[in-house]
Amino acid sequence: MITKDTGNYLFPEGFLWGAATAAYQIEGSSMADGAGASIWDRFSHTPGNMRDGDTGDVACDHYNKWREDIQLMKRLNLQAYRFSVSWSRVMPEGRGAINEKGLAFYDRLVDGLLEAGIEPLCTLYHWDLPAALDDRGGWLNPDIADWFADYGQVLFEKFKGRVKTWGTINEPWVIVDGGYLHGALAPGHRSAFEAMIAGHNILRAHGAAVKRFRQVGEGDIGIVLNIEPKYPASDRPEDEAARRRADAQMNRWFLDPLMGRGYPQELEDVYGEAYRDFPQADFDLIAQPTDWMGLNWYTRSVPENAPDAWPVRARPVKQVQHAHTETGWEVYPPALTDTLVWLHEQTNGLPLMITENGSAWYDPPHAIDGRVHDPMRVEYLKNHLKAAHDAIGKGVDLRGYMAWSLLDNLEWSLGYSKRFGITHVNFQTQERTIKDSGLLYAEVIKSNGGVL
Ligand code: LGS
Repeated sequence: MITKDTGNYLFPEGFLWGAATAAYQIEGSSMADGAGASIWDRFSHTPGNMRDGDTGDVACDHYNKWREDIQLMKRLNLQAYRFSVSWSRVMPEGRGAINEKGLAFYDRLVDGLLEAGIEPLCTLYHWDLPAALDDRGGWLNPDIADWFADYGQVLFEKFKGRVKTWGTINEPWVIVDGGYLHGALAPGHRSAFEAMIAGHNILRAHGAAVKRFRQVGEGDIGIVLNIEPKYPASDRPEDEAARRRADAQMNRWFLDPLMGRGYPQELEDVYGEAYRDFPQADFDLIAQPTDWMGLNWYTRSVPENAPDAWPVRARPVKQVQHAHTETGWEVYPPALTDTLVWLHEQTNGLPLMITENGSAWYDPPHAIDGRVHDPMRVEYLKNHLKAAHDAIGKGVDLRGYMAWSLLDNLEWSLGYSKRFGITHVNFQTQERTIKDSGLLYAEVIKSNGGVL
């Protein structure tokens, strides 16, 4: 545990402090004002998919409460807000006709943020694929690269000069692993063959959107990757091989081709006959130069060889010596420093931003003082900020930090059971209460890390 006096963790001038959300997790009203359904509307309304039968029908009602939520951001001293756009709100069929009323929601939001002096960071895709496109194969259809670039163009043109920082796709690995390999997330498929193809088309779609952005957009664009570093479980060669497979399947599957290195060799070992090679032209499209990269970071893992664990043949060894969050993830901040240093090297010094970092804990409003005391999240936040600062000290070009999340929200198939917010949401009344972690974060921002 790092225990230094305050004042040792001042961040570089201009470091951008913010918080993040995603459309389906907070907006609610997903079918309002002419919007089309997304795969998450379908998935969450299919019995058996969601914990407690939860859906995003209402979520945090941000679609109606966005003004209030901007006020909340101001109280938190946020300088930036990372949000995602619901593709099927803007294009109900996923392609073709634009739903002006849906687009107008984001128009109001962006203007509201700018008026409040908060910089909007816009993610094009955070998992809510238009259902109409899923009917055409979704991420399995190679045409999706063009559909995605066309959708991106609508936003690039609409928000030119107002949104300066763009993210294409949030966490390709989670989309593929959850949506196409293990089926825990929409659209709920379980196929290694599909996973390989969906992953490739996600990367192609990213590349096509970046290319389009260079033609019609203005500002900076990049992708957002989840990286979970893999530490050795032992010095046995079979554990080292398992570690490499796990690292390739989760981290390098997407990072390597983005950096122009093609797929890691271990991916073939993981997927066997489902592994596919693709034309060089695809890899050229994927490796479009970008301006920055987003890192979503939560935990590390320590995989050991496990021949029965399909398809990676690795299983994490629980690190009982450390705390684990409500979602069962180990709390181990030094691994964030290591990841940032590693990513800095892997990307040849590309500007990086922590686009998500946070933790789920059980934290109801206190019965007596009505406040929300979340000491574990306070600790998590402090120690991960210090870890990020350490990485800057080691030469990493880290430009900002977005806390996950602004609000407690729909944690995908885990429903409302897991709360990641620095603001508590009462889902009966929609009342928002800033948690102790949020109050601390506001001080961190005001002092640019000085209070750490
Ligand atoms: O809410 C999501 C957060 C929560 O934890 C957000 O929408 C996603 O972008 C992101 O994936 N999020 C997230 N990821 C943590 C992944 C940890 C993986 C640990 C797997 C252990 C089996």
